[in-house]
Amino acid sequence: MAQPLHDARFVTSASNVMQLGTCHAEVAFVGRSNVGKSSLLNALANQAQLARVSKTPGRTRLINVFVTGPDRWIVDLPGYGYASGPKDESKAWQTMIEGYLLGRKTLRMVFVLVDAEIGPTKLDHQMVSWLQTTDLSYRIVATKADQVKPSRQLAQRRDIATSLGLQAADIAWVSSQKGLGIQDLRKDIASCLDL
Ligand SMILES: Nc1nc2c(ncn2[C@@H]2O[C@H](COP(=O)(O)OP(=O)(O)O)[C@@H](O)[C@H]2O)c(=O)[nH]1
Ligand SMILES: [Mg+2]
Repeated sequence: MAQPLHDARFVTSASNVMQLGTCHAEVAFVGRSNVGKSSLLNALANQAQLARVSKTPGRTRLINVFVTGPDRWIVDLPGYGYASGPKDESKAWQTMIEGYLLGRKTLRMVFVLVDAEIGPTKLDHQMVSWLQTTDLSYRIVATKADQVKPSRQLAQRRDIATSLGLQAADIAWVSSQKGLGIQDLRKDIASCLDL
């Protein structure tokens, strides 16, 4: 059988949760802009250009929906932490993200991407703290793991986990560039989606 997620394709972009239709089950990706979200989607789907659309100006601030398998969605949420972003914009972002995260009964898991070398930023901590106030399930994914020196990988993974109140094994440790951890994460997502 073909690998799960390899059939993923872009469906639509939306600026508001109300614009989205229904699906059987979905998972969402959230994280700081530039954390490697698009690259991770491409690696999971084994398609070089899948998430290219989200780089198109205008679409970076939208909810991007990809479909995989029968009526399963992977939802790419706009990145946070544009340092120069005006206040109104971050407020609008917050409304959009919270509207989506709290408005989808079919949402099975929120994957929070954190840069493996930089570790969780203040905004990452805020996102996790907010998720803890909801009923949502979430999982931390440390990206760009190839940027961490091999000799520091174990300690860095443990430190990131600890700072978020987790064990090292609780967080996914991936490199889209090197393919590290991609197959395990793909399986994890497939299982969240009953694929
Ligand atoms: N070294 C390394 N760089 C990566 C990796 N994934 C993404 N990047 C780089 O990080 C930058 C941002 O990636 P992108 O996927 O566009 O991030 P997004 O803004 O979160 O969608 C790009 O220059 C990528 O080439 C990775 O696994 N390893
Ligand atoms: Mg992107």
